[in-house]
Order: sequence, then C-alpha cells, then structure tokens
Amino acid sequence: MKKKISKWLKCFMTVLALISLVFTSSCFSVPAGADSADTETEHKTATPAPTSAPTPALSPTSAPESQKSQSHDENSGLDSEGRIVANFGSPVIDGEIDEIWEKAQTIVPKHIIGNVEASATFKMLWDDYALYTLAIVKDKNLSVQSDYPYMQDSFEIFLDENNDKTREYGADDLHFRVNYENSRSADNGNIERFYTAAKRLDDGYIIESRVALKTKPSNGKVMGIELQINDGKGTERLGTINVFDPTGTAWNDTSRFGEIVLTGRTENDKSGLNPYDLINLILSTQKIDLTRYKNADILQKYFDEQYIALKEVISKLELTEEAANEKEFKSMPDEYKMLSEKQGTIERLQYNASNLNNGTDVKYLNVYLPYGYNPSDKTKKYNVLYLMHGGGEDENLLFGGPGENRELKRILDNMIARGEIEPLIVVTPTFYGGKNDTQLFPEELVDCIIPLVETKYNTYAASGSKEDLKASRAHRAFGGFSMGSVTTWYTYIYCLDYFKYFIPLSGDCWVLGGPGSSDPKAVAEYLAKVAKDAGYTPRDYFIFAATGDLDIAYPNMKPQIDAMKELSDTFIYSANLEKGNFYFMVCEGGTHAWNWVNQYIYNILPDLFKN
Ligand SMILES: [Ca+2]
Ligand SMILES: [Ca+2]
Ligand SMILES: [Ca+2]
Repeated sequence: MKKKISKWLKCFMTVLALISLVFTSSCFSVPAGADSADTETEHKTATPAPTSAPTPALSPTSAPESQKSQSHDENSGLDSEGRIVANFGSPVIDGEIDEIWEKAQTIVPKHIIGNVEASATFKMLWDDYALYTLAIVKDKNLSVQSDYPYMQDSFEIFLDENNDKTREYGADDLHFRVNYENSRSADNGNIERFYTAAKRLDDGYIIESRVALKTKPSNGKVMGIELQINDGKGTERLGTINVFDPTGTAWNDTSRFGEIVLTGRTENDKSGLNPYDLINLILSTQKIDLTRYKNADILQKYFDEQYIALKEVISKLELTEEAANEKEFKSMPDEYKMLSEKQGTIERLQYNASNLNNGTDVKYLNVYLPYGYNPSDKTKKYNVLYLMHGGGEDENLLFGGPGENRELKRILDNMIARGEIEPLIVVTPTFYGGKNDTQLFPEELVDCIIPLVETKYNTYAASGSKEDLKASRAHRAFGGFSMGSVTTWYTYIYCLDYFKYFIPLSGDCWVLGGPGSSDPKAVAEYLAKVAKDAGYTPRDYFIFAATGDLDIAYPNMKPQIDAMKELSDTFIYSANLEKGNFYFMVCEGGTHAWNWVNQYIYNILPDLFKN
C-alpha cells in the first residue's frame, strides 16, 4: 500500500511539473472548443488508472483557431489538407524494414505532450485487406514496468474506418496498442484484427503493424486515423507523441482523429499474402482452457490436418519462367544426415604423382562406391564426380576414408536410396603433393587420377586412353569448395575435353589473378574463349556455381558471375537446364564452411548428368 501511495505521489508531482511546462511552452496547439471534459486524461475501465493519470491536462480554452494548422507543418509529411497519404503496398510484418516502405511518405508527428525523451517517425501503406504502419522510435529508456499498457513504451493506432468522427467510439472504431516487446492490447475493437512485429534497436525500437479492414478500400478512400507513441520510463509515462491530436484524448473521442487518404493502387497491383488473420486466430487458441471442453481433441486433430494440407499446397507452387532461371537454395532436411540403411562404401587408392623436383610423390584419394555397386557387373556403368577440398584440408576431409560415414557420405547414401539421384561414384583427390599447385593439378587429374579410377571401376570410360576419356566426358563432373573451387575453374580451362559438368563452390577463377579479379569481365571472356576455341556449344558444358551471401568468397564470385551472364552466347544463365547451362545459387546466410557446402552439393547433385 505504501508503495502504491508513493507511486501516486510521484505521478502527481510529475503531472504538476508537466502542467507547468505546458503553460510556459508555446509549442502546443489546442483546437478551439476543447474543454476540460475533452482533456480528461487517458484511462480505461479495464485498467484502474489513478485520477491524476499520466497524461497532463492542457490549457483548456485559450488557443486561437489559427494554431489548428500546426499539424499541417511542411515537414510533417502530411498533405496540404493535413492528411496522411498512404501508398499501395504490402510489407511483410516481421520487424524488418522492407523495400516497399520506401514507397511511403515519412510522417513526423508534431504533437508532444509531457517531458518526452523519445522521438518517432511513421510510415503508412495499404492494400486490399489492411492498413500498415511502420513506427521507428528513438528512445534510450525503454520500459514495460508499468502495469498499465498505455504507460509502457508503446505504439498506438486509432482508426475510424467510416470516418464519421463520432464523440463515442462506434462499432467501426478501433484503438490498438503494442509495446516494444510486441505485447498487444486493444482498447476498442477485436484484437485479432491487429498483427504486429517489434524489433529492438540500439537507440529505440521498430514496430511494424497491420490492421485488417472491414470494408474493401480503394484509391481516394478517406478514413479517420491517429498514431501515437507512449514514452515510458520506469513505471511512469513521460508523455505522448501524436500526429494529429494535441489533447491526448483520441482514446475517448474519435472526432480528435486526423485523416488518412489512400492512393497509388494501379490495375496491376496485387496485395501480398495475408497469413496474419490465421496466425492471430491460431495464437488465440493457445489461451483456450482445454480442460473445460469434452471434445478438446478435435483442435489438435484439426491443426495436424491443416499443417499437412498447407505443406502440400506449398509443394504445389509452380515457378514463373523468370523465377525458374534462378537456382533456389533448399535447406537440406535433417533426415539426409541420418545413416541410411543402404550404405555405399569408401575405398582408398594410392598412386604416384610427378612433383616439381623431377621425382614422384606417393598420393592417396578416396572413392565412394554407391550401395549395390558390383565390381563384376561390367554392364552397369557409373557416372563419376570428382570433388576437391579447400585450402589446408586434404583428401579425407569430404567424406573420410574407408569405414567412415561422415555427413557428405550420408547425404549421398540417402539421396541414392530415395532415388533422387542415380547411383554414382564420387572421388576425393587432393591438390597437395605432386606439383602441389591448384593450377597444375589438372595435369595430374588427366594423366593419373582419371585413368586410375575409371579403369578400376565400372565407368563409361572404355579405357584410360585420352581418346576414350574424352569420349566419356558427359559422364564426368568436377567440383570443389574454396581452393577446390579455384581448382574447378582451372579444370574447366584445361580439361574441358574431359568434363562436361563443373561445380565451383565459394571460390572465383584465379587465372588472371585472385582472389577477386580486378577485371571480372576479362575473366569471363577468358572462360568463354576456352569453350569457343574448343568448339563446344553451350549444350556441351554446364557450370553450377554456388555460395552463400555471407561467404567471404561471395564478393569475389559475384562480379565474375555477373560478367559471365553478359556473355549469353556462351554462358546461358538459367536453372532450367533445358534452356541454360549455367547458374549461381546463392544461399541466404551461407558462410564459408562445409555445413553449407554439403547443402549446396545436396541441391546441385540432381542436376548432374541430366543433359
Ligand atoms: Ca517487414
Ligand atoms: Ca466511426
Ligand atoms: Ca521510453
């Protein structure tokens, strides 16, 4: 009780201080006719607010009519009639600022009540179903300590959809609130119509919000509106920031609202997806006390059925032709990391490779043989993929040696077992040892490695002769990560006669210097010339490149890929392999690490040996 009294006393003192500030400040305007009843401070029947509530009373009657125009300030972002102008567009309500917000006018609220330390700007958009608001609030002192939601640091939206400006709230009038922790409250209207996302910033917070409309809006529609920020500090509210209402009484009187006019919808505009009504409805079921219902089970049954139904609909989405040009990264499901019942085997081969001292080095490579591989069945032939490790790694890095079951091997086993790819042989050599150089490695590849592997196992190479290896190039692929990707580009340059498929992962071509060529156009032209000089058409080679947007190799790779796209008589960019021979899959969030690379391989493997 003592605590409560001291809180009240503190609140009362704050109000006194604020009132004195109001009377000595010239920065407030009050519409003519505002009386003491209208300036009653904000409190709700649902929340027992003290009579000396946080919003201070204002100078009651003396403001001249001319001061009404304050909200029409040129820098306020309002139109000449003092209205918010909202463009057409559907942002995603996730707390991140979408590009579409650039279409919206920045509104700077001018009405400040109290010793507010926060500042804010608003933006508004609309679509066929809803009104959207972006509030960016700068506030060093964020608090949700007060028991009263309107005294917490929060954003409020007031909407008079019919714009009938009634003194009392009607059935069409809404008043919603959300604090910076994304906790929503409604003073008027069904809260299921209000969806929000909040994000903390170093110096404040962002609220993205959506209010579902009852009537279908169109260009030129005018509605009543008010936007408000409550600046909390500790358990107190320092004051409020409003776009239209200088009296702090919009909560009690819709005639205090300003107006919003909708504009900008063209014939071709479409509204974005609206999952929000459903999300809100689903969230509301969490509050149901299941013990009160005999048949509560039907709820979970319904969720399970709808989950499957939604997944099925998503899987049936068909790409547009334009979108199909981009290879879409799909996150690998966890089950591909599990041990398959049908496991392939790994064999280790030894060979001698020439070094730069006129001698030879003993080197090793690993060979993955798919489940069911039968050495004596010479009629069954296998495609071969060569995969190269990155700098500082070795031939055992990718899937280990005999008896091991590392992630990449489990992925191969699972993809083959599910029939997603044809059984194939995968070879992991190393560019270390021998001539010990990525650029010189292709010599060793053609002279030693391919003949060794492809005459030992059942492949499409009729023999180890150069002619027979060239003749079977359509059944051979080379890929690698990082320095292995650099090696892949060299393999394309020096061994195009022996390989049809190339998978450079997170590494650019260094033939004219690298990493990150100063002249990516020259690199692209160099690569194009290789194919042309060899007499190949774009159907004769395929380049499946990939990296992550957070990968250190991305900034090196991107300009080269962009330059290659320009040479569209050689490198035809499309993930639709009937059309193109080259794509660049960029994984959002992917970094320079094998857990990502294994997923790139998972995504790319089904494209090999198809054309
Ligand atoms: Ca967003
Ligand atoms: Ca109304
Ligand atoms: Ca605050």
